[in-house]
Amino acid sequence: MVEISRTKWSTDFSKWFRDVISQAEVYDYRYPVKGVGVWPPYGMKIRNNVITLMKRLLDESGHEEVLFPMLIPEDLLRKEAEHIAKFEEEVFWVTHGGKRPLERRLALRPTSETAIMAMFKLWIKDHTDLPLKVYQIVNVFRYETKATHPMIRVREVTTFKEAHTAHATFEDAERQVKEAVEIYKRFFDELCIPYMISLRPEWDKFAGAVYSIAFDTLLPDGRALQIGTVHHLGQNFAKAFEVTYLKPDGTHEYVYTTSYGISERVIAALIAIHGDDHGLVLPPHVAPIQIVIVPIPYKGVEKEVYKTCEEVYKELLKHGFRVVYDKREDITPGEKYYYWELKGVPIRIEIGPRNLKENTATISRRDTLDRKDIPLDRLIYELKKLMDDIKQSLYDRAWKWLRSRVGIVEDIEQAKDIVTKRQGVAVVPWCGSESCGLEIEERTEGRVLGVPLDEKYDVKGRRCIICGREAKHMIRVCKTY
Ligand code: A5A
Ligand code: ZN
Repeated sequence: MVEISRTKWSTDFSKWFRDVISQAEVYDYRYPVKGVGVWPPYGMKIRNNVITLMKRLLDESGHEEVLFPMLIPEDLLRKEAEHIAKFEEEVFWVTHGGKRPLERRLALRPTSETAIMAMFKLWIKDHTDLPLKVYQIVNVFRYETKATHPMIRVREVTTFKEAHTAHATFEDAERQVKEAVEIYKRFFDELCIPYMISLRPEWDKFAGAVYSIAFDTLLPDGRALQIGTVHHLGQNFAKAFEVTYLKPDGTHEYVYTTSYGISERVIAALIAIHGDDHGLVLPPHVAPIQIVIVPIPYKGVEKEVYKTCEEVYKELLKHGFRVVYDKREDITPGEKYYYWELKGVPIRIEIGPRNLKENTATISRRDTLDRKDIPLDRLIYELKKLMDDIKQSLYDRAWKWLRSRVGIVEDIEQAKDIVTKRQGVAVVPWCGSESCGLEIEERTEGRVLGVPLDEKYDVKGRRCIICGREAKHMIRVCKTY
């Protein structure tokens, strides 16, 4: 039996997160390389369910899966000047083959725009080849210089979903950006992860992008976590890689590209946002185990209890539930509850002597820990309904929490107070100038997330929180990971 230290979710989030991912066997960060980690079986199953969801959304919207090499030759990586300028400090280099120095250094991909463009150049000839929409789910390497954090800021990102698209016009690429934003909204909605969508400021956009749109969520410690980004890359990469297409009028033009990505940060957010003092709380549709059956075998009726549990177990399997029948005899039912609560199993079924008499099962839900008795002949119906209820209430609770932590502030000291005390996100009026934007970051000791794209704030009559000129936008600022 694992010894569980019940760290408080609400008061010591950072420790809670580390404790819970190791004790629930989601992610093991003891591997002897800084910033990398291991997915043990249980975590791998959560990861696979999240990936399956992502793949479905991409496949349904006409993206095709590909697989590109992890090695990128130095000259390719250097082709787009801004791109390499920002990634230079973060690249892992392969310099030797055995003992022999390589003629061309090879980068471990920090992202794949350059590798993809080298091949798009060969694949795209004609306007009928466009739009081209591909994605891959791979590992990428970034020598992160900020403090690393399990799953949240890693040096080997193991679950990097990157989509890359090429288009005939700027507008069509922009339409793709909007489609990507819609896909991510559905993805996060499915995972019950609340988000803010912001246009990243010029000084914080992706290296080589015309503009970047980011999804941020807020973790329990009041810091924002970027969980997905969508970039309009204009013709920047197309020009650097000479990717052109033949237009119907016989002339050639550079393509317009986009890229958008997410990573295991999403799984970190899933765990962080829904968890509680007892451990993980998983939404039923991504939980590796949706239901656990725990027998309560009293002396004299053990056989009957086991028999009923076995029948219920078979029935649930038949209906497609992911279910475990915990028959272990060396630990008590109470210890089992504790164990499966830590693992975040959404529903527990107990069957004991009283249930046998009444022809019921006792059901408890992980999210609220509420229990009730259900007649056995209604069990399947009730379980299906309960799974939907759990999902909905996780969704509602998470959004309510996020909304309660975002608010308009028009005084810089007050904004600083909110940011530094990690109370949440301050939404402040801004004139639109970069210098005022940077000063907002400096004076609040936070990071600007950008201009809200999902929320309409009225700026009329408001003045820039720094210079006092007329405000053009509201802008979000807070502490970030
Ligand atoms: N090619 C584009 C899509 C790209 O690389 N964009 S990105 O740099 O913004 O990364 C995409 C997403 O990956 C980010 O929004 C973030 O959620 C995640 N990510 C980036 N670096 C990470 C790291 N070191 N550890 C974990 N996740 C990371
Ligand atoms: Zn200003």
